[in-house]
Amino acid sequence: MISQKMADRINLQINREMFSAYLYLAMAAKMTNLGYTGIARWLTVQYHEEMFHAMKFVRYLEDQAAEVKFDAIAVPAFKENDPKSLFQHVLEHERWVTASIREIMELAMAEKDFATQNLVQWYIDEQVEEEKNAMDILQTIDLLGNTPQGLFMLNIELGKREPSIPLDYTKI
Ligand code: OFO
Repeated sequence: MISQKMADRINLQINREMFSAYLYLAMAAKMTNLGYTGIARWLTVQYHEEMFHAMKFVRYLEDQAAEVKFDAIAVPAFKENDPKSLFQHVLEHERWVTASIREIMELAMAEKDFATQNLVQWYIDEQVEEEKNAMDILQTIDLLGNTPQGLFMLNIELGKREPSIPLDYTKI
């Protein structure tokens, strides 16, 4: 059993994870429009990763007999029109998500809610990877060169990404 305050905070995080999914799907559509279908594939895989993050929290609330509440998902507004500035936005977004996950851990620690601490530790580790992925891509852009040729190579490389999570959410 978890507190109502914790259930509310996790429901907020579910919304934020689904917003992340929505944002990356919108970014994927933009990259497809610009001809970067490999980058779009990377972002679409990331969309699935975010939905996995959301559904893992959903299952946890269900397991704790807490109510799952879905709120409206904000419009995924972004202005970036090129891969480098887009991935800078991705990195900033992931840093914001990391801060949000840390808030849940702080609440779980304050409430001596050990089960939620255990769950959220998974997300803490995951956020290290999420930030690293974005930083690695930005570094690769700098190494290859932020030029049509460099971005062509990046597009091929990112197009190789495969999902590392189950796409069947009933198996979470
Ligand atoms: Fe759910 O980690 Fe990215 O946003």
